Amino acid sequence: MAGAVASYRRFLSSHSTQGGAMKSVGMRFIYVMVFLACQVPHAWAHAKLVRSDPSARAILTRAPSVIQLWFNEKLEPAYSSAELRDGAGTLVSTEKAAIAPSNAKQLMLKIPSLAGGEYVVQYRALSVDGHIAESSFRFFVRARP
Ligand SMILES: [Cu+2]
Repeated sequence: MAGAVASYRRFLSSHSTQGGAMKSVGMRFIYVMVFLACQVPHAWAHAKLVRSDPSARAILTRAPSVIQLWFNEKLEPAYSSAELRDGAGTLVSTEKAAIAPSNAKQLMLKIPSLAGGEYVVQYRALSVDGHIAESSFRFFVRARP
C-alpha cells in the first residue's frame, strides 16, 4: 500500500516535471521565435546583390554582351529591372532586364556592343517576399588600341 502510493507519487512527480520541462522548452521556443520575429526583419530587410558579372569596378579588356546580377533572394519579374548607362548618364541598354530562365535569383540584361569607357549598372530588384534591393555600380571597358 505504502509502496503503491510512493510509486504513484513518483509517477505523478516524474510526469509533472517532464511536462513542466517540455512546457518550458516549448515556451522558450516561442519566446525565441517571437524575439527573432521582432529582431530579424531589420537584418533581413533587404534583398541583396550577391555578385555580378561584370563585377563592380571591374576593368575589362573585352566588352560584355550581357550584364548578370545574382541576388540572395528569388526575384519578382515584374518589379525587377536593371539598366546600363554610360559615364555621362546616357542610357545605353536598349532591352529590358529579365530573370534568368534557370535561376529565379538572377537578373540578366542584354546590352549593345560597348565602346571603351566607364559604365554604370543601375538595378532595382524586388524579391518575392517583398524586399527591395536598389543600387548601382560601375565598371570600365578599356578602349581597343
Ligand atoms: Cu527578403
